[in-house]
Amino acid sequence: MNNLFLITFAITVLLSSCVSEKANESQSSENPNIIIIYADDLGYGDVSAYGDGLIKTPNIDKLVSGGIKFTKGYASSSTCTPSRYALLTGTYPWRNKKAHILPGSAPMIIDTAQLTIPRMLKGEGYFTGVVGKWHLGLGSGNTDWNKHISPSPNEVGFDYSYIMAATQDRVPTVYIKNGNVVRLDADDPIEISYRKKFPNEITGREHPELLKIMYSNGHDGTIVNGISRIGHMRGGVKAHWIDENMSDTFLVKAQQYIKAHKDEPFFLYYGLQQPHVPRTPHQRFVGKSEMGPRGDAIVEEDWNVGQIMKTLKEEGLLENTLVILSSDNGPVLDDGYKDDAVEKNGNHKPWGPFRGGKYSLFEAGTRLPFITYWKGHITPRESSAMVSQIDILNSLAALTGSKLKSDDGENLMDLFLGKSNTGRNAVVIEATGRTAYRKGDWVMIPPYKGAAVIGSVNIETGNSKEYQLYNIKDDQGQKINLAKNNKEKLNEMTTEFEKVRGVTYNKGVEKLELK
Ligand code: NG6
Ligand code: CA
Repeated sequence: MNNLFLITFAITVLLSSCVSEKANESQSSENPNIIIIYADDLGYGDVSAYGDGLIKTPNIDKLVSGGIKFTKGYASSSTCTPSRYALLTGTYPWRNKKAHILPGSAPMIIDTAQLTIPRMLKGEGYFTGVVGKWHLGLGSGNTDWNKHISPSPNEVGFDYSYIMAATQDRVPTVYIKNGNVVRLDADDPIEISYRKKFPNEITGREHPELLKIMYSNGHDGTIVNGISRIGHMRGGVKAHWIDENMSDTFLVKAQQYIKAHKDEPFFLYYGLQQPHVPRTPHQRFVGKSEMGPRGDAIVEEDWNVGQIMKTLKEEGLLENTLVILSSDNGPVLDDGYKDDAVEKNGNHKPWGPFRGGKYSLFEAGTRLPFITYWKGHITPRESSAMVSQIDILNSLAALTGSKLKSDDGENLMDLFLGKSNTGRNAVVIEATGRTAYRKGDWVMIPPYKGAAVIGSVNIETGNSKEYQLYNIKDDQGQKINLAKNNKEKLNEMTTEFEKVRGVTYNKGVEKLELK
């Protein structure tokens, strides 16, 4: 009798502890749909809610007012490929030698066994998709665009992909769906070269009279749709995208994806191509900004964001979808085409109150709009806590209950959901192969050789023969170099930077020596 009682008691305790563990589990892990909206070259100050409001972005502003507006949100790099690599893998881009602006013919730089956000989420039962800009390489070298391309996003964790290979200004100018060029024509095979021009190929350099947008720097290769590109392409005419329709094409694919997967938890990485060059807003948006194609492309991009939110609402998914919006790198006006971006910019400050822009180690290169939005789950607020895009992987892992995590990322989910205001303490930022350290209110840029300004884009690189140390709380425009006045802080920063970065240097010597 006694024994039976004990056994029954033991079973009851065991069962109830299982039940309560389960209950805890479902409390601590959630599987909302997750959408990362990732703009291309959109600056901190380009979003009205962040900047001067001279370009109207009402739809992104709505995410800001209904979500968390991070004012210290960072991309990992001031150019595209490294930032995208870091976002998707949670790993610093300078750990991968190949993570630099890639040509359209480059092989995939994410290892097919590597941890990525979509791979992690697949493990938690998500359907995963990417629509839009990729720029992380495809294939494993000498890609034959007329065959199935592998690895593509589908080999690094995505169940579905509808992408452009690299950038809008680089060949191949075709869409690629699940590793296959869309509208491929066997009678007109595609050939791509970044080394040599093909015989009879019509280039911008030789036929500027055929161009609807004149190039200003580079971009004098193959002409497609009256726009000359970086690189050379032959064949595949039926597969060519129409630049002015690109925004709508990606939007429709993203909407179809959402609708098709609304009954399962889904992840969507939506890589918008605006306002990267060539800026080709659809006719509906031409003249909408008074700033020429760059401003119009941002208005178009903002509209896309609104359409995605509208789709979520119509499908009844708004309260079940976490949206994260950011940009891959800072802004640039003339990035290789004469499209009036400089002439019509007026008083607008795409870089916000910060110094630098795309390609720069200064703040505007990597400090970008960064918004989290989840209707009914986030109390709107502005947060000055520091967040980096490399933290998104670990944060989403924590949210969904995955045990996987990257070494460089942090779990900032509580911050993303407004349950905490603690961000990361320090971060390394990268710009065209150089790195700098950001900690608390301080930024330390080690000495680098090379031009202080990239003339063609008119952006300060951050290069100096001297150490630079800025207190960006008191001096957000990075005008006052405190390296000589605050040696203690400089030493603290350089010592920590050296440790994280794995860099050695001789004090007083200009060039950093990489291990
Ligand atoms: C640069 C291009 C620029 C842009 C950039 C990549 C020239 C002169 N400049 O090399 O136009 O394509 O690469 O931008 O060719 S990113 O946002 O994808 O990093
Ligand atoms: Ca970019």
